[in-house]
Amino acid sequence: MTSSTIAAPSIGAWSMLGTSAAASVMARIGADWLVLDAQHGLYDDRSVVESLALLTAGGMAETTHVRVPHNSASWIGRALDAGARGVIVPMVQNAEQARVAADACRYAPAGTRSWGPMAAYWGGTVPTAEASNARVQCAVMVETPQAIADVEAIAAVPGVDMVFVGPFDLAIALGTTVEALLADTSADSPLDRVVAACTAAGIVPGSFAGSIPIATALVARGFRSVAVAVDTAILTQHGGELVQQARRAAESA
Ligand code: 3PY
Ligand code: MG
Repeated sequence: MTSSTIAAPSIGAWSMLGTSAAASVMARIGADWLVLDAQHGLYDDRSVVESLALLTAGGMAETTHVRVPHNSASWIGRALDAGARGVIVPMVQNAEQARVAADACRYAPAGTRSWGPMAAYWGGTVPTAEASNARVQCAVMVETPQAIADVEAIAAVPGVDMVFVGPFDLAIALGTTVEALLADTSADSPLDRVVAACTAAGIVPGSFAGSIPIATALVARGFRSVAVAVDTAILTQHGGELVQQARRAAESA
């Protein structure tokens, strides 16, 4: 009997809380990768560096990525210098912007990154420029109709390793809801177009999910890397559940 196997999707953790303690806790929940969110989360330059110093010393920076606040070569360079495996660049609108992000991740001649591997000071190894270029991961976020319209060219940019959907921004920009976006199976469905573009370019389609229903729907649509466990949501949901359970237990005691 022959069997075909599809690789299991890669499941991500996402930290908003902006401290090295939060990053350290989230790095230990068993996810395949962790994102420190400096766009909407509380991470700033200092807490990104402090978190990566701690994660590097603990051997966990290899799977840690930083969502930078915007498509900035200096932000990208500093996150990588501190030891991040890669970056997630929000609101990339077209192939030219994707090229700028990919170039910022790599040293010459492949790109424009400047040398300053700070991670060596907190226990990281210093790879050669060539080795660093080969291992860095550059994910670009598509989260507007303009980006979807150019997604084939974005996915084909050399050095773009993942196209990562922001379903919440994309739904807002399309004047719809995340649920409707996920339910859209029409011929010009934005989500299917992203998956097809990534498949054609030989790269991984990823997406933020933030919940099990959204993650399940995305994986069913072909997304291979989804961010599910967000520290702020975990605290709010599970903290709230624990309080309710304690109240019910106390009432029936
Ligand atoms: C989005 O869904 O727009 C995101 O950027 C998730 O953080
Ligand atoms: Mg977004």
